[in-house]
Amino acid sequence: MSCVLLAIISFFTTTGTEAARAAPHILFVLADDYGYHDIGYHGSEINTPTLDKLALEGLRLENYYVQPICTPTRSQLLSGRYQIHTGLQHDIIWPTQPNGLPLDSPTLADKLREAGYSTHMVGKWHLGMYRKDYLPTSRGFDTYFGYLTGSEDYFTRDRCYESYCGMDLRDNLEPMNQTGEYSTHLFTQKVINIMKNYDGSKPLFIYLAFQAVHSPLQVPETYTHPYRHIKDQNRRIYAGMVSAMDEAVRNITEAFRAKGLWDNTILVFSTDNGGEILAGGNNWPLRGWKHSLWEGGVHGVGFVHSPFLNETVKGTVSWDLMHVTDWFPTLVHLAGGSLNGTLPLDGIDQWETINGQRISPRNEILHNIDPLFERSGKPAYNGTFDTSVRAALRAGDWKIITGNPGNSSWIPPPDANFAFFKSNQSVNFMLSKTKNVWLFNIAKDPYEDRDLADEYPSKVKEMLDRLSYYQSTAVPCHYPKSDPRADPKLHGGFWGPWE
Ligand SMILES: *[C@@H]1O[C@H](CO)[C@@H](O)[C@H](O)[C@H]1NC(C)=O
Ligand SMILES: *[C@@H]1O[C@H](CO)[C@@H](O)[C@H](O)[C@H]1NC(C)=O
Ligand SMILES: *[C@@H]1O[C@H](CO)[C@@H](O)[C@H](O)[C@H]1NC(C)=O
Ligand SMILES: *[C@@H]1O[C@H](CO)[C@@H](O)[C@H](O)[C@H]1NC(C)=O
Ligand SMILES: *[C@@H]1O[C@H](CO)[C@@H](O)[C@H](O)[C@H]1NC(C)=O
Ligand SMILES: *[C@@H]1O[C@H](CO)[C@@H](O)[C@H](O)[C@H]1NC(C)=O
Ligand SMILES: CC(=O)N[C@H]1CO[C@H](CO)[C@@H](O)[C@@H]1O
Repeated sequence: MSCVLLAIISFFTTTGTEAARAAPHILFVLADDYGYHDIGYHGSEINTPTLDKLALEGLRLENYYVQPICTPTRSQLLSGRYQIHTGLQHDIIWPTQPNGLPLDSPTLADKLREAGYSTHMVGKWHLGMYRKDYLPTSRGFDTYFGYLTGSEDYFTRDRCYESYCGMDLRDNLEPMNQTGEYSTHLFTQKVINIMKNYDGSKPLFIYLAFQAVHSPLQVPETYTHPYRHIKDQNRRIYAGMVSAMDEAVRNITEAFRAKGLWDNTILVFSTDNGGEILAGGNNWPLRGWKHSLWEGGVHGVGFVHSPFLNETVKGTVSWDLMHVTDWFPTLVHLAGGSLNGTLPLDGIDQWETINGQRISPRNEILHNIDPLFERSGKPAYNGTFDTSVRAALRAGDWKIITGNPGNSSWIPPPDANFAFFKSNQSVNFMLSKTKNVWLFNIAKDPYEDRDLADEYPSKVKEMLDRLSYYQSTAVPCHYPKSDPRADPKLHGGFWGPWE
């Protein structure tokens, strides 16, 4: 009896406290191809004073995972669902592909709008555009300013793909022929304008998906000047791009403060995947990089900052296992919204974990199962998951990788004084074609230096069985052929909907 009573009282207390605080503003900043090593607090030679300060005042997520490439991470962020459940298992959405994040389930923006938020997106979409109903303004965003594909020019907005070239910039549905300004500045100004025009009637959700720091390697020269000692040209320009992004975040947080919104804002900062070594990024000391299933591809930079975080959490590091799908239920919860109408989520509400009230309930992450990736070797075991298929799974401290995991080297930042601890791996980008199962204890060996697959065959078998289970829940992979009707020439010189 008294137990029941206590439970009821504590229920009302919690609800009361949360209701007392107006729904927080949510600022989600996603960097593109931002490497694990490339933030100051991971020992980088690149200066990121703003990001460092925010992270050191907030909560650094050091056991936080994203997907190895662009569309997959964005699709999981906005749907809360693994790629095996959206049909986007393979690769990205290329500009000419009639593909998109399926319309069968609401996006994070849909749910926040439903919870009473004013929702805005600025920057890179990359979740499909062949029909108007796949565009951000049809997926829960009240306003959108940005580009729909990827890899365009930072100043001219030109994007060439296959034999097609076009511009890619839009204000809501309107194509914008606006060139000259560096996209990091342009997008920052757009976010600041949203703030300036904000009338205070609803809480704000802003999803800022920077073009930075993805290739092409471009930045105004003032930003590379502090890095003129870096001899490697790609790294030098990349460092400048990171600095511009850091300054952008400073300007945006200042605008939030000026408007008096900061004290009730939660900022989430995340990369979309590991750094691209070939384009200046770096993930040292992690193994592998963008595209790969090694930690360098998926172990992401991420932190949360908010004045209303629990005081016991501020300035600390979380080693709780978290995944990019978790933001969906976490932020909907924080917004006081509901998850009704969603298909089963793979994300877990992590608000109490972030706020220091419990340890992460997440024990597993399906990094991916890609049925279309080129097979590698022969199945290593019968009657379980086919190890020639590219896949990876984390379960507790353990991680299994099968198939072709992608580039496998440890690459220290150019010009930096780090000794290789795997000198020979550094020249062997790809592994042999016959081996196709690796097992690591990530807690003890975050660098994936010691493959335990031969030592623990029963653990391997157990994890392969688990992959088989996940595979049994997968929807067919959707990776359509290029459609010539996408040609920007047919659409006024712009990439955009063609159906
Ligand atoms: C940040 O604001 C300063 C001062 O207004 C401006 O000079 C700079 O270009 C801005 N940077 C970005 C990235 O928007
Ligand atoms: C979820 O619930 C809200 C509030 O009751 C309602 O407005 C909305 O239509 C529902 N959404 C879905 C997708 O069922
Ligand atoms: C803050 O965190 C502490 C320690 O984890 C916890 O005991 C407390 O309940 C939290 N306070 C609030 C208001 O959530
Ligand atoms: C799997 O079964 C096939 C057919 O029975 C057999 O030839 C092969 O050696 C088995 N492979 C393994 C790894 O046990
Ligand atoms: C792996 O590295 C090689 C050599 O640098 C590069 O050509 C290739 O594109 C990389 N592959 C992937 C999947 O990143
Ligand atoms: C954009 O404007 C420039 C200058 O007016 C023009 O040359 C170019 O063709 C325009 N591009 C598109 C795609 O409309
Ligand atoms: C074990 C092994 O292959 N070691 C080689 C690694 O690379 C260095 C430098 O090329 C060689 O000297 C080692 O023999």
